[in-house]
Amino acid sequence: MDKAGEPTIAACATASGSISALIRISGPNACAIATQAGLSLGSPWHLQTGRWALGSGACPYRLLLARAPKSFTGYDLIEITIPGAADLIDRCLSTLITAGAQLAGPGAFARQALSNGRLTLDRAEAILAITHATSATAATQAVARLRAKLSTELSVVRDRLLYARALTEAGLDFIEEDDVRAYDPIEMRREFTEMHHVISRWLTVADSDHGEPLICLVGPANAGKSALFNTLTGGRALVSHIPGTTRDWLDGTWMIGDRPVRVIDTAGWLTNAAGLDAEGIAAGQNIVESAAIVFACSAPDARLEDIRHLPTHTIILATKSDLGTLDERATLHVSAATGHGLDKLAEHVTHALAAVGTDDPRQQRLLRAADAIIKRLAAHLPGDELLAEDLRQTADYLGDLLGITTPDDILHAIFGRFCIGK
Ligand SMILES: Nc1nc2c(ncn2[C@@H]2O[C@H](COP(=O)(O)OP(=O)(O)OP(=O)(O)O)[C@@H](O)[C@H]2O)c(=O)[nH]1
Ligand SMILES: [Mg+2]
Repeated sequence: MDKAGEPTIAACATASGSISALIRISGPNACAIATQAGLSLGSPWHLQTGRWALGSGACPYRLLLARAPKSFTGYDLIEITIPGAADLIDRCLSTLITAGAQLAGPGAFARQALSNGRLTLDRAEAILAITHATSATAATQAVARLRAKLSTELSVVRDRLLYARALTEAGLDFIEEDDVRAYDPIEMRREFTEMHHVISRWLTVADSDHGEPLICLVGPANAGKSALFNTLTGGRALVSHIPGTTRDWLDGTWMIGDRPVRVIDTAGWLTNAAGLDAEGIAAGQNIVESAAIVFACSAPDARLEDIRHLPTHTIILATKSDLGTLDERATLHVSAATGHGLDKLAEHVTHALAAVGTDDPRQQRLLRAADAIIKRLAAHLPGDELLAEDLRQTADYLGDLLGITTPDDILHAIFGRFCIGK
């Protein structure tokens, strides 16, 4: 990954006053500059020790070299640990600068990682949230955010949008022939519906601190959904051993600490449902799509069978855990009767809902803008020229969110909040 012309940067990554200091060098010429400055590199990934001749003295150091493209920044990256004396650090840095390195500004290493595809913008923002976290809860949420799959899922959507745009533009070349289209409009609308579900789910999560995130309980009749709903929300849903007790969905608020979460209880799935029962079940299915988390309940006496139609953000919950013989596919076990597992359930939801930075209107704005277009396209496809423009616009919103097409000034503002050396 040699990007000729890109600067090689250097900075001290540790706070002043530390016993030891970490100096980082990264860029296409990192190795040449370090050698020129008098360091001995040795083999990549092997800790190297030595003495660095600086003027009349020599400074002991430990050095680690990570080779491009597998380093954090995607360039050759050298990390040198030296004693933490301020004069010594200045001396080392100025030696590196004389040898051709540029002093790195705040977030410059993370920014290299972004431009080399080693870091996505949402992950960079999550790192930032961790370093700026003011409480343990904020830090935990930021870590969850870092682990989340937002960038993976949205990158896939963006690729599909770009492909759809290419197909649409291919059709424009045949503009004289009205009925020539390089894609199947029905298939394309179906794809947009799927993309809308992915985007709107992340939007629900992103909105979670502002609006109340939605959690949906689904599963076979008699799986204990309503009993669990009542326990969580203090609600008064009817509970009985007769399958099909809940005929329509109902919602309530579950307070997890001081955070309200909206829980929806849905009609249990009945085999051979007809009439109102079938309508109730269908209403539940629609809500599932917009929920941030779906809990599919499976009880020892009302086992969840087919899970293929459930969305990817579904978690299998073994309900009525006090009855024994739990579903082995379940992630969590709970009993509304005894209260078993409710703490773990609350913990799980807190983590899952922290997946997107809720303090970040930028992500919400971009997701909302992308979602508005996709939703419209799923309902109705305009002519090819407008369609191509809509697709370009939506892919841009997602690219902006992921850091692929983010304008420079916004990147500057985000990375400017990082510390020097990060
Ligand atoms: N032992 C035990 N029984 C439970 C528990 N939760 C619910 N039940 C019983 O299981 C039966 C069904 O409970 P519901 O909560 O009505 O089940 P549901 O999934 O809402 O059923 P539908 O509304 O028909 O879809 C009732 O007799 C409940 O008392 C539990 O945690 N432990
Ligand atoms: Mg019920």
